[in-house]
Amino acid sequence: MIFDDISLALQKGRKKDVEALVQQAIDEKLSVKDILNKGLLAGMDIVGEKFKNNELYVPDVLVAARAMNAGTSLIKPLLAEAGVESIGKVVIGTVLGDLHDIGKNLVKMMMEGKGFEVIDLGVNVSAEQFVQGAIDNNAGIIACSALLTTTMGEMANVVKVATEKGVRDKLTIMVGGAPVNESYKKSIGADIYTPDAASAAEQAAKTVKH
Ligand code: B1M
Repeated sequence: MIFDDISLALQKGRKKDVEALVQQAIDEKLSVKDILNKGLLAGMDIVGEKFKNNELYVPDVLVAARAMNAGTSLIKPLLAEAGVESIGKVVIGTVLGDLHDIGKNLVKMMMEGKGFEVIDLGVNVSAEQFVQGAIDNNAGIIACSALLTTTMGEMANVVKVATEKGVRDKLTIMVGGAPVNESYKKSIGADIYTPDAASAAEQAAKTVKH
């Protein structure tokens, strides 16, 4: 099955193979959701488990991540609805001290798929940069991703800086990433927590629908 082949190639960090297989799956008109969930994300789950059990090391994970990003960028145009006008602007990034960007890239992709214009500030983004980015781009939503328990605290600073700059009530602050949950969101006074990229995009879209 091609999804297993994608998963396996990703686990081995074979970027070119992942690209070729994802392209083949696209050409065969297989569901983009399945390519993502059953191929790419399934592979990354196994990588995560092996990384946790010290069966894989940082460089292995890094090449797997590169292969994942190569695969996801191929399906990106299919997730985005062609010709859809922007329904709003989102400033997105991974918080200060955190370099994990795969989940963040997925959220970005899904939001673009819903018709948002997404300004990607990248990784290692400070609270100041998030808020200033939203002000400079006239964005209504800040979306923060964190994968480390040691970095998620920066999300509280985003809320704090937005309040200090007097723009808190103009912004929807969204948070997510593996260590984040609903009660953490509440504790820092952010607006929306979602466990995955698809629901992040759905919730974001709800904020602009009247
Ligand atoms: Co890192 N890493 N990592 N890592 N890494 C984790 C996160 C970890 C859980 C591994 C483990 O121990 N099992 C662990 C964190 C432990 C903790 O804090 N609780 C960890 C660690 C410890 C580290 C280092 C400290 C390791 C070291 O150096 N000793 C180091 C830190 C570097 C840094 O950031 N400063 C590090 C480094 C790396 C790599 C660079 C090698 C690489 C990242 C490459 C890259 O991103 N370009 C990497 C990877 C790949 C992982 C794992 C294996 C996979 C993460 C991933 O991309 N998952 C991860 C283990 C795991 O998760 N199984 C691990 C796939 C991705 C789609 O999921 O990002 O969770 P995720 O996104 C999900 C949801 O969380 C959600 O949507 C996505 C699904 O739809 N989501 C949002 C994410 N953001 C959202 C925002 C939203 C809403 C939903 O709204 C705004």
